[in-house]
Amino acid sequence: METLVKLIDKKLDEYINVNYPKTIFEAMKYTLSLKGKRLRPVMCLETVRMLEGDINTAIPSACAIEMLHVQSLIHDDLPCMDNDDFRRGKPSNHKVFGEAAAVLAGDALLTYAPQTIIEQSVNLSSEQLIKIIHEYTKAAGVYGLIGGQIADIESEKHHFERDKSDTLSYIHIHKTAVLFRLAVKIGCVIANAPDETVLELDDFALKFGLAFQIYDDIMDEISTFEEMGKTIGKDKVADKLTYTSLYGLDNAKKKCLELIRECHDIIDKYGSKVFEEILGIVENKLEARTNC
Ligand code: GRG
Repeated sequence: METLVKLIDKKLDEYINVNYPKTIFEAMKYTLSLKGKRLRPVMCLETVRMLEGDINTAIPSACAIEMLHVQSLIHDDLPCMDNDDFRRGKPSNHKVFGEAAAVLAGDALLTYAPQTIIEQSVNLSSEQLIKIIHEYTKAAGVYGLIGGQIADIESEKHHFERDKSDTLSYIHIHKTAVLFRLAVKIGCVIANAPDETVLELDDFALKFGLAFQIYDDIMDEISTFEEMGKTIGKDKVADKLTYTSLYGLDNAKKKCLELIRECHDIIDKYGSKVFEEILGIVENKLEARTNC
């Protein structure tokens, strides 16, 4: 995993050169270059490798997924959204560059990501490129991140169009699982995976995404700033609809580990050390924190 993370860091730095007007490029690069886990781009590259595709072909798409993820973090931290002063252990984008530049940096990443896929990809057919861009726009747009985020924001205001449990599933699928699914789906497109593999790996990515958001909800209650790199305990203060607020901490832990077990059941036959390591990150941190 470390090798893939280093490759992604290097390529992300290469793809965005500071140009005129400097502020916007610096704001884009700021949050992007802070230490994140790079789970989504790693999952994209590992899907391609596991399916015997060429990972070099997937690097621009993997980096684009991280750009989209970072865009969502920058906008999520804004005062009009989750209002968080810290991200990845450092001041949030708007704290450093101001709100207007942070909004624009997010917009710039959102649009530069597909531009990067189109300009930097080699050895992909037009059909593959169209499929990748289609998946990207679905994940970013109203049927993905934007839909998930507005449902999340409305839940804080106790505005529910559906019952709480359906709303929570909708939020987790659209706000979080969506980018893990995008990573694996694009990997499948690049590796020309057969339909049954695409379905199986999509199910894996969905389950992992749900487990990851439950893990994030749990950590917001019991973790530390040092571990998560952001303000802890905000969900409770904002009276947010989370897995722990709806079902309690013990049930959340149980559900998270159950989903991770189901992920193992799907992925173990592929013999991927990287996916094992990713599942282990959630499992081990959860066990370590909840057993002390
Ligand atoms: C796409 C236009 C457009 C808007 C985005 C703001 C927004 C709409 C969505 C918010 C999505 C969001 C922030 C979901 C939280 C998902 C989550 C658990 C993030 C933390 O991921 P990690 O732990 O972070 O992988 P690092 O920093 O390690 O990459």
